[in-house]
Amino acid sequence: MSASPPTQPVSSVLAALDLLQITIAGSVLHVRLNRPAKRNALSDPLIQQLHTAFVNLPEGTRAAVISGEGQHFCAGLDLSELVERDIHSGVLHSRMWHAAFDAIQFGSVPVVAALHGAVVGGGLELASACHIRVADTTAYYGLPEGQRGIFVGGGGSARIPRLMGVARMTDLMMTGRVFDAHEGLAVGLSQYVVEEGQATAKALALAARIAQNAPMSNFAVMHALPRIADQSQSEGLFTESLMAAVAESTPEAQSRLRAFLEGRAGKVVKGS
Ligand code: 1HE
Repeated sequence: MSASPPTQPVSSVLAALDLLQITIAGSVLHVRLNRPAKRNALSDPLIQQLHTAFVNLPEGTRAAVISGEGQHFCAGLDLSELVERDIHSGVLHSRMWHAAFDAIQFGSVPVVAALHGAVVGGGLELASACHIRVADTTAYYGLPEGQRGIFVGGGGSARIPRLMGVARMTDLMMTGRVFDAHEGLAVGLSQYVVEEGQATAKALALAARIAQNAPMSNFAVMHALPRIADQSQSEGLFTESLMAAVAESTPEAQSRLRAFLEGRAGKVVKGS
């Protein structure tokens, strides 16, 4: 097994984000939510810092991982900020979350979420904006908005049903039901479940592998797949043809295809 690449310094813009701890090793950026005393509750400054981080990725970043410091991934919206908000500022607040999470989902690199402990409310909305989710066995998922008298506002109503369906999201929001890590895997909230304490290592390993893909292939998966899912079949097939032609015509695709035909590229291997 090859050794992990050494951690390099990040730019001053990223280093100044005090609610995040950001490191880069090779071409993989690791963003840790860093408010463990408040269970990484998503305050306005934390949402703004996530936005800043994902629109200022260091040059050469090819994939990213988001994890949470402390015992939980994320306790969702910082409820202490919600108490006295009027309608207009409520809409703007939700739009601020949308901007930050769109910068993750529709940014320039794939993002893997490493989940443990509570992944609740806005924490699940954040996880659902990532492209792949890895949970350890301590992870659990809830949408306590119903109990708090509010609704999702961080994109959850658009993203979470695409992972587990409207009926399951309705159940979690209305009844306060909580899924454990294995239930989360079964319903599609995560793609992997690993032993306690192993989610970040697995997420970093996946991100390192993703980083080896041609950037245009990763871009197509991130940007075309969810849009095609929103389109009619006819429009989706047309979008697919355009995206396929763009990806195939890049020099990197051509050299990778040549490498396979000349026996210089790996085969598809069972169990990898
Ligand atoms: C918080 C928050 C928070 C913890 N906002 N301060 N989210 C929720 O409804 C989840 C609320 N939180 C919890 O259910 C629990 O805190 C946890 C299961 C996540 C963790 O439990 P535990 O026992 O490890 O921690 P704790 O003792 O409850 O909390 C430690 C501290 O974090 C405590 O503050 P302290 O000053 O008394 O030490 C808590 O008050 C604080 N804390 N969670 C503010 N969420 C865009 S719309 C999104 C809508 C939502 O996300 S609604 C869901 C909100």
